[in-house]
Amino acid sequence: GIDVLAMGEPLVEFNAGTDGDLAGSETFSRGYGGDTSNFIIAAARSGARTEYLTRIGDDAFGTALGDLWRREGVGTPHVVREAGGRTGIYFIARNGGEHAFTYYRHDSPATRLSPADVTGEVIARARLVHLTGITQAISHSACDAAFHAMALARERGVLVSYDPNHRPGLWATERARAVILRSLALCDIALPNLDEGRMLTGADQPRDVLAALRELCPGTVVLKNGAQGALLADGATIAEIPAPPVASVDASGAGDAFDGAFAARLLGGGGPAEAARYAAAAAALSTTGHGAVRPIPHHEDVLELL
Ligand code: KDG
Repeated sequence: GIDVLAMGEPLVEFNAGTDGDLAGSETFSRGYGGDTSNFIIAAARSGARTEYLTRIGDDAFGTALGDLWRREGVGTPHVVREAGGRTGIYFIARNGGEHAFTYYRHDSPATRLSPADVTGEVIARARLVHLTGITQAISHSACDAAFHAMALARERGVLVSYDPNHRPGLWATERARAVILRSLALCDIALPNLDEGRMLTGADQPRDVLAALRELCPGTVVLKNGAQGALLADGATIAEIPAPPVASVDASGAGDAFDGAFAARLLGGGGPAEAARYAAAAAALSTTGHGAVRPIPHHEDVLELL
């Protein structure tokens, strides 16, 4: 068996070499993205045994992603390569500290993920399955696949972690709210950020948002708040999790790095508070370089920062 399985859409990333609008950017550095792929790489770099489930094309970008997972030690027995499929890509434009994503992912192979791709045997190999709102947003069949994976995991006593990763550009807000609320009720570990928590609860202050989220999610809730760290609610305990100060240049994928490091540390025997402190350090380090994947730290780097 393995520790962690993630399912979703990987993307090849093009990060603008200069600040400003994409229209003016002439050079890009090639990297990798896709929230669940970022997650699984973070978990692997933190020492977890990992597998990924997705659909990609048999194009050059599908090959590049396959090579990436192989280098990272992420198992790919559930990666389907579709003949003629065009793997999704995205661009990151930077404006000071802010980043904006532009997607070219319409009709990508991952949009054809469906419940038929997810079997009980695949789920039962793992101790934890990770799902996100982006996977639920890309198509109705992928959304069904995510709920199917959650149901299979619950039946088999496999933990479910869930990050809303709300991307307003990918789906209508009303549907997003309904799907995310249902997922929060079904998961064991919820990993929203403060913006998402505000959107879902209507509360404003982090403590109030956390309290409202606990009503929606019976499991452990980790409310991520960027450079301010995180709030953790686990059973009766509430803990403030500090984020170590670092020189950040690009926060793309930081939330995913947090989630993957958290899952790996939790399954490695750390309690939720220790796992959250570890994850906050991993996420901080992941912002010190450009792109979603390259700056994700390895276990030793996280321990050194801590
Ligand atoms: O969390 C970072 C991801 O958002 C990025 O890698 C691209 O998966 C992506 C998406 O759909 O936004």
